[in-house]
Amino acid sequence: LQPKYRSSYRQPDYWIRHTDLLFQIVPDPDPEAPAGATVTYVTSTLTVERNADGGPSPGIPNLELDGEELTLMEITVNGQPLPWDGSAFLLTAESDLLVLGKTIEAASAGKGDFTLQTRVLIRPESNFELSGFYKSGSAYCSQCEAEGFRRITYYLDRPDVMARFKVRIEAEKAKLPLLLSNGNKMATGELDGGRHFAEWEDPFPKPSYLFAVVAGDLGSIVDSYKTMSGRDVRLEIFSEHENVDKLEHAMTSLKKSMRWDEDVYGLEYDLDVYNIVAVNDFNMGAMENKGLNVFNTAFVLAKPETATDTDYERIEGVIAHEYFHNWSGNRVTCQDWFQLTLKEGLTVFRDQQFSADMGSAAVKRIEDVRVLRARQFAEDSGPRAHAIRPESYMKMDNFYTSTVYEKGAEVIRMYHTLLGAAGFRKGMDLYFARHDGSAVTCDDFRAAMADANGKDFSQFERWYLQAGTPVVTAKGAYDAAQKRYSLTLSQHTAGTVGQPSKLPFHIPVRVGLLGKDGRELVPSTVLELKEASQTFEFENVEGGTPVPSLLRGFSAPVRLKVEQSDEDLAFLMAHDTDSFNRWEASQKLASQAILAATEALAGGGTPAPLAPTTVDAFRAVLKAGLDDTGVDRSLLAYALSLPDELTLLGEMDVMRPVALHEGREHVKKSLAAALKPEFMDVYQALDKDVPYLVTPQEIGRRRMKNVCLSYLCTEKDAGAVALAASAFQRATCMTDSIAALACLASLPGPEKDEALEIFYTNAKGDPLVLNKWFSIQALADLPDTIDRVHALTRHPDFSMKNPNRFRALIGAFANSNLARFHAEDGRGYVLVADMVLAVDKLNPQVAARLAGAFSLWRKFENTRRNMMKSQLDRLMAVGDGLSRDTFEIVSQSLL
Ligand code: BAL
Ligand code: ZN
Repeated sequence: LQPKYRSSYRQPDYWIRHTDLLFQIVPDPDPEAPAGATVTYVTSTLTVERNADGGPSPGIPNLELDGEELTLMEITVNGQPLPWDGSAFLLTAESDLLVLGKTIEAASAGKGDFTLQTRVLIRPESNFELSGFYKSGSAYCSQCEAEGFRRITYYLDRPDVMARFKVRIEAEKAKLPLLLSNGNKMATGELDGGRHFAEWEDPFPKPSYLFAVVAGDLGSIVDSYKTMSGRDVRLEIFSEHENVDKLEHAMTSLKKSMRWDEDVYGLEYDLDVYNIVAVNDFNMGAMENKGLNVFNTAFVLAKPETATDTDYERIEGVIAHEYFHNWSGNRVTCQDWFQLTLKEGLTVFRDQQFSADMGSAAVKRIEDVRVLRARQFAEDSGPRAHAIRPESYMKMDNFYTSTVYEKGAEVIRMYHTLLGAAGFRKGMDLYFARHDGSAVTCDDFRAAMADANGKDFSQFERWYLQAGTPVVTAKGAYDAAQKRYSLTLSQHTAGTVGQPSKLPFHIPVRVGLLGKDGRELVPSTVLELKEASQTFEFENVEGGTPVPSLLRGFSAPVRLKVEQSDEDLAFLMAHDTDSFNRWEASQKLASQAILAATEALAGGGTPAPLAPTTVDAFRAVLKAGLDDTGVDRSLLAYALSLPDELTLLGEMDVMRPVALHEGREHVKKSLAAALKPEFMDVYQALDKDVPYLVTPQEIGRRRMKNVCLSYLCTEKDAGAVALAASAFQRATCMTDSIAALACLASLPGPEKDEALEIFYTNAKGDPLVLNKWFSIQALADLPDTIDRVHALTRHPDFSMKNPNRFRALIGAFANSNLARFHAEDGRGYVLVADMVLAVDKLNPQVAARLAGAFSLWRKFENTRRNMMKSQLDRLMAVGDGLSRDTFEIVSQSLL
């Protein structure tokens, strides 16, 4: 297994300028094949051109094409069949195809330009990796990013090779009436034997990873959009027929995204059609193929009875994300896969901005930071810590990480913070003006931002080079006589595997100073921390020692260390004008209480009672929830929500997940007990039987109500069971139904099983609803959760072939039920390792991701550390039987 290195990048020796593909989906000729089985022949005609300028090799070098699991049937150069005697081409063990230089030299009269045609056979029905061309339900679809195109045909499967694609698809008309590919439809027609064809042409040169093809019998909804220059674009979203009533929200989201990108970035859609197809079996969330997005159904389908508010929000965000890729990703793409964050960090940032504009900016920021802290900070603290632009990989699929995506978006956000909205827009305009139609690097983006604004971003490169989360320490001092406030900011980043020491980062720290009356004493300011330590002075600060509000809006992806008393935090919770930092104060107040309780419990002691300041601060949030004059209840709900266990675990020097769970439960119970009447008042006031609306107000109402319900169920008594059971029975939308079921599922008594039964029956086999049913049980806080999860792996609706279903049960258990996954007896570890091994045989991408659940093993206390390591050793011992994806994760975890 050879890693690839960023430093080894060279341009290819050949370009492919035109790619003509013929897909023929035909009955399997094998007489033993089951009735209805098919195979697919792919004929590819490539116009190949010698890279005269930049190709690294002299003369007429070999052309080496990527190929995986292809059966070569025919091969010609300039229309002449090549001999199969080994003199003209070779198929290596990995099935790479080598067309020898000699052949090319002769065919191209020494120039290196020629036409290569291959015909291969592929088997979509047995492609369970879901990479390349495969079958999902009754439909055929493709997934090519990162390296799936080589599973369709022999190709230079790398993002810097950009070709114009023409595609013809032929299939049986009755079974596969819909035939789609990228770009615009050029022709359709009938063929003999009940077959038909469609031809598609994409006028924009693109890399192979953006190719897509779909054949199926699907329903759709159609709409249209007039672009800012007045062109009409036909919009169509496809799904299985029974799901067509769940597509409207996705369509609305698409139109909003198209308008937003015009308004905010002046970017207009460029084809006549925009098609989206939803499929049930998909490794990722969605894929931005040019003009033909393929989506995981989980990010398209929604109606109030089947989707939660969070699902609605996520769908809007992912539809936008894939749409925004049309410019940030497709029109300007990546030179090589090390640059993935060039398109992903930028596009995540753009979708975050969009969602902030569609709803509440503060709520969106809180949601994004919650995810970053839980997932990305954990990644940064383990052996797989990598910079947003990694230096090496074995399997690119393993680098679709929270670091590349979410931290990548934070890095883009820092340009925005440092330059302001107008400066950032200037940088974006220059980036697109310079690079439209090309495959470029993160350095090109950084240069565009710098050049458009005359700003020095040279030190900023370290965000692309260095892994790890910087710790920023803040210390303030007030000189009453001089009315001067001095703020000293220091930074330190711990060493990571392969990078023992780090240089200082360029960190924007947004700061405000509040007076005792809550007034802003200075305008909110962005300080640029560039040294290991710097002191910043604020003059004319009146009114005594101010309370600093630091890292406003989470202006950089760092951990902030600052001494703050409970009183100061309660003050900030109540008075900070920065909504994000009001929430941040609530989280810090809660974290301090939880970590103290955890320490007491881990040492065999009893946690101290909650400080009255903390209780009062939470009481004030609840009181605000009763205010009907336009308060943002989502913000209040998040202020009441305790930090999640994964984030808290990252704050512990030695990870003790079970003690942490108990410490967190202790704080939650203490708050619930101290504020029971207040929680009940708010719950009852917000528990209204009104029509379901997906508005920020209504989402906020449901969110706050359900947070109160969860507190009211913390004491696992009969009252809690009755309350949750009643909430479940009365629920009229999925948001309320799942919130009540989540509470009930962790409570004692038969009610939970009755409710689960009802939920299952009401699902009527809807896969997305059943996923929720599996997850709720995997997340339950019950002594026998592990047994229940075991039993569910044998449930007829469980499947290892469907990534959503597998992750709903096993992924949820391993990544989000920490107390049960890390249970003392080690059974959680054994179950998850068993599942890694089982699913690795079908879908290595899914297996590798699950194996990551063990990667922080060194940070746990001894017993767990040893048990986790022994499961990693067990996986490693499989040797060659392990997929490359899983091998990479397991071997790096052991570093
Ligand atoms: N490019 C893979 C899916 C996404 O990030 O949009
Ligand atoms: Zn993306």
